Amino acid sequence: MNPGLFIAFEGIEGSGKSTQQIRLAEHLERLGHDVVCTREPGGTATGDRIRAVLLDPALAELTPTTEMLLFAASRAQHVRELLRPALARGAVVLCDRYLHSSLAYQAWARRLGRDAVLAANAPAVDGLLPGLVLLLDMPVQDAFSRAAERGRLDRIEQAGRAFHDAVRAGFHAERELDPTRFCTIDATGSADAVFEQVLAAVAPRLGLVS
Ligand code: T5A
Repeated sequence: MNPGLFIAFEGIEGSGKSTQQIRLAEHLERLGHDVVCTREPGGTATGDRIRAVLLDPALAELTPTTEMLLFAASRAQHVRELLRPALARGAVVLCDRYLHSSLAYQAWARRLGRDAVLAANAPAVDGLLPGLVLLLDMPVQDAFSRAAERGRLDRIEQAGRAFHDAVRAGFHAERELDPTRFCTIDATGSADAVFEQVLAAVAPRLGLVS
């Protein structure tokens, strides 16, 4: 059996990750691939409960360390219950955020540091890293105007412009540290233009001809 392919979509809020994840899933399913679409935090019943706590704007007192550990707890369940079994049967797993979100948001923007975040996540990921990270990159202001059209902001979206600039810089720093795993997608264009880049990045890994 072929080993599966694990692709993570990363980027700031409103950069179009979910939109591109759905497009890619539909495309690959049409080509006959077994595709699993999932997200973090969440992806399991347990993870969805943790997600509700993490995004609840009423819980303003949540400390950065609590936040980091809750993201890791959701991930621990996700890896064991969904990601590893799907990859073991040869599926293409498309995950909206994974470990590099914890690095960008908690290590860099919350300033907990990479060592702390990697240590908290080591038992969660248990060695499972994406084969490909698609970093949907765009200026924070442009992404915010897209997200703002949806109305109410969750707890992390409310963190403000400087925080989200730090998140974007955090993703850039992570890309510098692991350039072969990352592929940067210019997320400023139309959904069609962005998808062309996504497909070009994924095609060689799945042996697709364009
Ligand atoms: N988090 C997560 C951490 O802090 N640490 C972690 O370890 C993890 C895993 C998750 C929050 O948790 C944080 C990060 C987040 O703050 P979420 O609701 O899952 O919360 O947040 P996002 O993943 O950011 O989801 P969003 O829906 O906000 O952003 P997307 O998925 O990037 O954007 P998408 O596709 O929903 O598009 C947003 C809007 O823009 C439009 C869409 O139609 C939609 O209205 N759009 C475009 N418009 C114009 N041109 C394009 N190319 C467009 N593409 C999409």
